[in-house]
Amino acid sequence: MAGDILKVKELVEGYLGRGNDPKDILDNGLIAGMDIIGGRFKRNEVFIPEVMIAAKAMHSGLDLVKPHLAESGVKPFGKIVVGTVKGDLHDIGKNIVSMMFRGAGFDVVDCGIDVPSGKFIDLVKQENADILAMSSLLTTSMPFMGEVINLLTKENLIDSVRVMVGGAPVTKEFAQNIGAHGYAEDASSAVDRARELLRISAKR
Ligand code: B1M
Repeated sequence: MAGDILKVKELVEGYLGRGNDPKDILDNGLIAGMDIIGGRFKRNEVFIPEVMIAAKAMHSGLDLVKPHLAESGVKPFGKIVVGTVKGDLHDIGKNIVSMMFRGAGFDVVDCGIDVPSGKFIDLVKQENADILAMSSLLTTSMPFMGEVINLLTKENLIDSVRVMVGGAPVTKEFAQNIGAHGYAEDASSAVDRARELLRISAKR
């Protein structure tokens, strides 16, 4: 929570060395800390830099735990394909959302910015994604979110993937109008929404 990368590494290495359960380190150490930061961010008690620094520290621990999780057969909560829609080059918010998803234990495929609608569909299929998370910062790029949902419907994929949308100009009403399954106004709520969409709690 203090963003101390070296301390996180030292602690995680220590716990792993003493034979602690990697899932316990993840759930009760790394994710629990990130959840607290998410709550503080939502209440405006900390801001984007603190969230990014905490996420970096969290990732330094996650990198050490990951191989042990794979060995012990622990699966990620779900796979999320994330990207900023066509015509839109804004990625600061999308990157924070991606980091929070990763911090919450999701497997994230970040396909970047200015993503053509068809590419989202290809990735959803290719990655067998549980959630598609689209970001838009421009009123002119928002309609592409609807276009992607129409394409998913056409390809009969709309019932096998949950779609969530966000970004400064996006509203809950807009999300409902285009047929998205979820909307979140900030990165921390995006994690809550993703968990709701997959019906899992922070503790699984
Ligand atoms: Co641009 N820009 N910009 N810009 N830019 C805005 C968005 C704008 C509001 C500024 C303004 O006019 N006041 C305006 C849009 C107006 C509109 O659409 N009505 C605008 C414009 C017009 C433009 C250009 C057209 C300017 C020009 O060239 N004439 C151009 C467009 C380029 C393009 O995309 N094709 C442009 C370019 C740029 C830069 C490249 C210079 C730069 C982007 C750099 C980058 O992202 N790598 C930039 C920036 C930085 C901004 C502002 C200043 C800041 C955006 C930002 O990063 N905010 C922005 C004005 C503003 O918002 N004050 C502006 C911080 C970020 C953490 O917040 O992205 O909202 P945000 O993400 C939040 C939430 O929205 C949410 O969680 C995040 C964290 O809490 N969230 C999600 C985001 N995605 C989510 C997805 C989810 C859930 C939640 O689920 C899937």
